[in-house]
Amino acid sequence: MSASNENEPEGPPPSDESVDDAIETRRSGRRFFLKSTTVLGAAAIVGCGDDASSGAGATTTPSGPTPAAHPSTHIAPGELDTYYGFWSGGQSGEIRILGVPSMRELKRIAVFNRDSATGHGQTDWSKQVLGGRGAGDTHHVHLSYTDGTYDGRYIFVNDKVHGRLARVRIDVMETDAIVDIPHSQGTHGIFPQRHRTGLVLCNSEFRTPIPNDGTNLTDPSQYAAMHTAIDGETMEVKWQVMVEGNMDLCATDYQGKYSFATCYNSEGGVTLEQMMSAERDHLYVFNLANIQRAVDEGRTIRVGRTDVPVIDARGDNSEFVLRVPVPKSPHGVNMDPTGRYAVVSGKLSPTCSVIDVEKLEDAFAGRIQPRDCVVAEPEVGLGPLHTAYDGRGNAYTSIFLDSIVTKWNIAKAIEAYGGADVDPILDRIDVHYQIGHINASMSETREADGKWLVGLCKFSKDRFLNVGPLKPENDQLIDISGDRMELVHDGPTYSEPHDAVIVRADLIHPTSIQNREAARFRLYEQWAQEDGVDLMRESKIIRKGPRSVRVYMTSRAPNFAITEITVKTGDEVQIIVTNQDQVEDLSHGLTVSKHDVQFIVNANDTNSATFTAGAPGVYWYYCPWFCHAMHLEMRGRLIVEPR
Ligand code: CUK
Ligand code: CUA
Repeated sequence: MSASNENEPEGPPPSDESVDDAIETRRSGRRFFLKSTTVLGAAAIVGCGDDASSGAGATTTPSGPTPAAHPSTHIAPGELDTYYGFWSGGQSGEIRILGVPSMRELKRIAVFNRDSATGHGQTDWSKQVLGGRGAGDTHHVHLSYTDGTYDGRYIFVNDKVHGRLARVRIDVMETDAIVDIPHSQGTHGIFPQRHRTGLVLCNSEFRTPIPNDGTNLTDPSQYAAMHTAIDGETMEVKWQVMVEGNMDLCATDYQGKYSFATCYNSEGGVTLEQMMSAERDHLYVFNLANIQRAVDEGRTIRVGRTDVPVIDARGDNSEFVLRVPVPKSPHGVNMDPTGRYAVVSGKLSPTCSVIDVEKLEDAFAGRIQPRDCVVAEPEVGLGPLHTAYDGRGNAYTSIFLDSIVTKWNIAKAIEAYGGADVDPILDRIDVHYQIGHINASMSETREADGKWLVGLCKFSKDRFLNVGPLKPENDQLIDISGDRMELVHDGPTYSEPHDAVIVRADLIHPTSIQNREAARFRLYEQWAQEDGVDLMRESKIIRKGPRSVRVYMTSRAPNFAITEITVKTGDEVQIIVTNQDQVEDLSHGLTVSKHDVQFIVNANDTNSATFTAGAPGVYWYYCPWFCHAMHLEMRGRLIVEPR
């Protein structure tokens, strides 16, 4: 927290206006649904925009400076942000790093996508881990933990398209491992354990036949979904728990005892109407110790062709899964920084449900009903999705249909649920528009510090210059350091950041040149050993067979060690490039003209790609990264002879 003290906002002068008055001001001129019990159907979701004139930030902040002049977000040229923001890249399949509070995009990390700049998806190693697949849909980015806060080691992220979990090494900010999750479609919510780098829990959003091998094609009542545990260190699938309902978002506690999944389709429906029909759905609570004991004792089944132990926990509550009834089609589940309360957002109910984690043991033992674990259910607005925290006992819930953020107090919500005449709602602010995820600085840790909140709005409409039918999303930055929320920045982003976490800068320590510790270096070393080549120093063209050639080539600005490579048409050519430069920020790379080959080789790095030599002719290969005054001259000829 000390890291960001110098950035303490000066803040607006205290307003005479009471919070209640301010809320009234914000209500005027726009639809206000809070006390409505109407539950909007799906049709309303499509047409729920507010008119722009009532939505501008300035009209909702009766006092305080204009957003542009707000002192706390300004990072002068040459100064550094105080937080890293790790953003999912949605359908781009990537992760993005932003600086907070400036909201400047600093980097993109290719994960499930093919990236022309780095060659991810096209280099030998990345092709191996991606298995030829280039579509990805990342929703949830979470960092590894030790003792309830970020330990700076790994980033985990889901892929909904193929049902995968990826890990990025923070030391070099590159994808390190990708795991296919068996028996899972639409892998959506993921969350690592928070007491140490232990399990990463992953939810299947879609129910499918299990095994999905064509034996059941027509009977949805037999569909099921998997809650999957992956070891965050080895990236091995440890076990799966099979449940009857689908699972949406995921969370873990701070002790390592439980994981959580929201289930919005307790109906087991396959159409929208069926999925929305029940008034209550569930929060699934998984008892990790009981699951591990059953796995150790072999009380598991095997499904399909995998060796992964599976626990069949479909049907009733058991030692493995507790189903806490919550209204209605719940979406987000977020653990508060004290570790005591899990807040579940209703989506089709105007409420959040607060679950007291300390009551779960009694509920698992059957001493109380699962529903008795709910200790508050404040009305927060229409379409609550996700909740963040400030470390001062307050929660901030994103409200999709109302396009607002609602700030509420957890203790007051519990008192009100117990019958006390208190209003837990402290503040509301308009956001623009249709907010999805929300997160606050360090909100998912014990060190939530209540400085910044980002709201990831699905629609930007009129907030930016029109760029055609696909408009940017709007990631809005809100100052939550005072009693009142202040909107301070509109951040356009490319599709479609579902979630982001904001991490104190002093917890993240990447290297400046490649440290060669990632898994892929074992591959290059193995090849070099086979061929008796010193990877860091030697350059060599080796004919491996009648139709295959391997090239080891070093680079040092502004030269490749080899400027002529002669092969025959149809040869399979592998080029392994090692960058000898040890200079910070000095990347080279390799592009082979007309051969769909382009990849980066950072300082002290090695990278490689394999391609088939084309028609006879001369093809220039070159360094694609501007590395030196003579960068354009950093090239050589691939000479393809007739066979
Ligand atoms: S989900 Cu997108 S707004 Cu994939 Cu976390 Cu809630
Ligand atoms: Cu090396 Cu450009």
